[in-house]
Amino acid sequence: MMTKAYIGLGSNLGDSEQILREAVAKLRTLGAVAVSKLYRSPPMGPQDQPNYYNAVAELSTHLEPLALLDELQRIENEAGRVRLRRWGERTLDLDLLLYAEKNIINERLTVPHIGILERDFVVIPLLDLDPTLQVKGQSLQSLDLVQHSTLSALADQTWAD
Ligand code: PH2
Ligand code: MG
Ligand code: MG
Repeated sequence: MMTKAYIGLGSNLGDSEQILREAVAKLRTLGAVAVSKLYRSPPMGPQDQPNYYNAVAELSTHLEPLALLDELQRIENEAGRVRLRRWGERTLDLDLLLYAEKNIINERLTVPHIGILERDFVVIPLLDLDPTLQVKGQSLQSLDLVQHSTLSALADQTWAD
């Protein structure tokens, strides 16, 4: 069955814009992809790390959740992923945010992704892709953090074309 999955992209080490572009190209080998705008966002977690580049990709795929997770981790590793500490700087982070309307909890995966409703660097790009999106019964558009976003848009939705 074809499923719509949303994947959060983040990077704050290396040539982040190029790293995210290459990640999107690899996601396109897994199914049709649409991307949000590209954003710069101040770090959540330790403040002594660079700002992040963030975006979200919408992927239409036949892969089951854990098979998709395997692919995301492979793409992270291929980018030479370095991750120095929890919440800290990383070369490439690909988070499975949503998988259709499914709730998944197991040792490897929690979907919807933890904290999805509290992170403007996830919510704002998701709204680029679907302004009517609901998560855990909440309309994303109506969340307070949408009005108080700390993101700056660096490029429109053609950035990864
Ligand atoms: N990812 C983290 C920790 N902090 N901050 C921002 N702004 N964007 C991220 O993607 C991010 C973060 C761990 O995955
Ligand atoms: Mg993350
Ligand atoms: Mg991650």
